[in-house]
Amino acid sequence: MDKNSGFATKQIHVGKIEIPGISPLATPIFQTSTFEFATTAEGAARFAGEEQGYIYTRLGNPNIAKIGAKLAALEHAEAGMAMASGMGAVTTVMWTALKAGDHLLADDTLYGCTFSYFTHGLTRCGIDVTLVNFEDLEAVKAAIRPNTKAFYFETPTNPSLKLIDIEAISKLAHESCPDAKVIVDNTFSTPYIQTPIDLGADVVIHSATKYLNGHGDVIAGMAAGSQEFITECNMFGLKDMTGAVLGPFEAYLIDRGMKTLDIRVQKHCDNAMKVARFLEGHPAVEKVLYPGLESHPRHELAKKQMHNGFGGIITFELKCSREESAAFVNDLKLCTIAVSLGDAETLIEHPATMTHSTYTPEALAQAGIGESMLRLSIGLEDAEDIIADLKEGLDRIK
Ligand code: LCS
Repeated sequence: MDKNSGFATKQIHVGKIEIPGISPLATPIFQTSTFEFATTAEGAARFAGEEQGYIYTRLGNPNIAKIGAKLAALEHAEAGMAMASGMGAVTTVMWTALKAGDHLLADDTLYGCTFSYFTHGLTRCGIDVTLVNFEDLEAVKAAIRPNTKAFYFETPTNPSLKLIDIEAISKLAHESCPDAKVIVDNTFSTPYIQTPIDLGADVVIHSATKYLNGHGDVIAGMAAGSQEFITECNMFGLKDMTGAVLGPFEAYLIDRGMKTLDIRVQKHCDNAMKVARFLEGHPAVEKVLYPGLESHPRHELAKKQMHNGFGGIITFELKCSREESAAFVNDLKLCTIAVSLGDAETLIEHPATMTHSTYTPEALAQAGIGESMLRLSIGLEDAEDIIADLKEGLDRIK
């Protein structure tokens, strides 16, 4: 595979496993917990790291290695790996990057379970955690401590679609704390839209449950970064701390999903742009947040660090009571009430009581996640049908 190949070629071909004498086009599923050694000496040499080869699926498996290599190629990283869930990726990376006595500086708007892991999990183990608004560089600067070892953020953020300047935060972090890691959760954008490592970040995390798989049938996580750090995540964070190993079958499904990442994400973006413009023009809609709209507070930053489009997620608020808003959601026919995102189906949810119900009322207020906020994950249906479904409900609101 040519290193200079384009995105589409890489998403299909990187990591191909050659099996002499059989040559299957699709990679077979290596549904095995362990691998045979020819001799005790071979087993010992593999454990000692003196010989390449598989040992046991928690330590490595061809299907899992293949998607790790693929993500690394797409994210412009040296190495990549997969875990059993997005939370498995977050915990594996953080247990590797941090130890008791260290300080984590994170944005105040995070996926609900990342928020609870940071504020209830890491803090129980002697790691100090500060959440500030990463849009405000001065606030980030003021919160840095001598023991700050990691900077963590999503962009766009779940669910409020706040945009963080990856280049500016990475520069500030590396100048202030040379040995700290800048970790970006790139779930919402995927490498088709945004490559944080090119902008100075050290590590990229994904809930591969979302766009990387894209078909709503797998829970998985992934990470990419330097060879040294990813090896540490594999041999310490994953092997010893979380054990959050992805199954070979799930890895096979992610591999299959990633082959169409660019065309799927492009359609999500195109549909979302049309739906966002429709929502913005409807009199029953109070506010729409979508990075592709000129009205988004950081639309200029979106144009600078996002490419090919602005993602498939839209948040919006209605000009009505909470009861009327709930009735609007309940009556939708095509849009399905469900959490998760990045699937072929358009999904709608209420962050304050669903994905972000782990937040305290104060933390919700700080993150700007209002009672009336609704989140849409725009699917791959015809945009006109999604709009017609939303319009029917919106037209009923007085
Ligand atoms: N990071 C982000 C940005 C997420 O949105 C999620 C899940 C995770 C990490 C965790 O990934 P998981 O373990 O679920 O694979 N976000 C969800 C959401 O917004 N609705 O349902 C799950």
